[in-house]
Formats: sequence, C-alpha cells, structure tokens
Amino acid sequence: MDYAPPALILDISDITPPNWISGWPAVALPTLTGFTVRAEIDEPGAAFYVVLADGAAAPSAAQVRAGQDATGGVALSTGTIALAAASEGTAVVGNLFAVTPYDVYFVAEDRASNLQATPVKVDAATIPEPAGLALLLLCSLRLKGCRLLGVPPTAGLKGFRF
Ligand SMILES: [Ca+2]
Repeated sequence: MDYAPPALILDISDITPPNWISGWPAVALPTLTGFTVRAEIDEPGAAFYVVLADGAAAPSAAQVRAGQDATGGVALSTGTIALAAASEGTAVVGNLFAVTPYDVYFVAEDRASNLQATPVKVDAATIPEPAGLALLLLCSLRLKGCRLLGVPPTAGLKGFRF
C-alpha cells in the first residue's frame, strides 16, 4: 500500500559506483606486523580490502569484496571500512610478518550496492624487527649513547612511533 520512502527511491536511481577521492586508497603507518589502510570515496558506502603476498595475482572486485585472493582463497588479512561521503575511514591491519612487502587491493561500493568494476592495488610493507634497522635508527637518533643494538626495545622505547 505505502510508497517506498524517499531514501529508497534515491538508492534505486543510483546506478553508478563510488569514485575514490584523489590520494585514496592508501596505506600508511607501517609497524612490525602491519600497517593502516585508508579509504575515502565521494558518496556514502564502504571500502573492502584484502592483503595479499607481494606479486600475487590480482583478484576481481567481487573477490576483494568477499575477502578472497584471485584463486578464491582467504586473503592474509581482510576487512571492511564503512565510509561517509568524502570522509576518510581507516582500519589497522596486523598479524603480518616484519620486513615484508604486501599488495593491498581495495574496492568500494555505495549504499545502493554499486560495486566498482576494478580493485585498486596499493603496495605496502612492514618495517624491520627492533633488532634491525629500526633500533639502529632509534639508538643513533633518539638515545645518545645507546649500546643496546641487537636487543629488544626496553620500556623506555615504547613511546616511539614510526
Ligand atoms: Ca553511487
């Protein structure tokens, strides 16, 4: 009996997928075991991402949305970022290996289920273990006289952010 509410009418009329805002998607803030994925699109919706081994075959848009790699297997890490229009959303990825390159594929969808046709690949990498370059830099730049090269960070280093 009732007509659909205006919001639903708008959804039906929307037949185009969202566009990435220039500069997104992106990967930032690498850590020992992960990084932060960043997404921003031009209308309300969601971004989906999968983390794959560096050089892995490119998954389809539907596979990225489903958290899969190009073979339909489960990605190393996957997630969904809910997005408002032109407003950045982020997610923290963890449980990866240190000093390792990865490929992150993103695809976005609006609230009318218009999925982008092609995922976007962003290269990513985790940073060295504390015993490696990171601690070397830490000791040389922030802690004059540090003689702890090659050992795990002490409590005094916990505040450091890369
Ligand atoms: Ca749309």
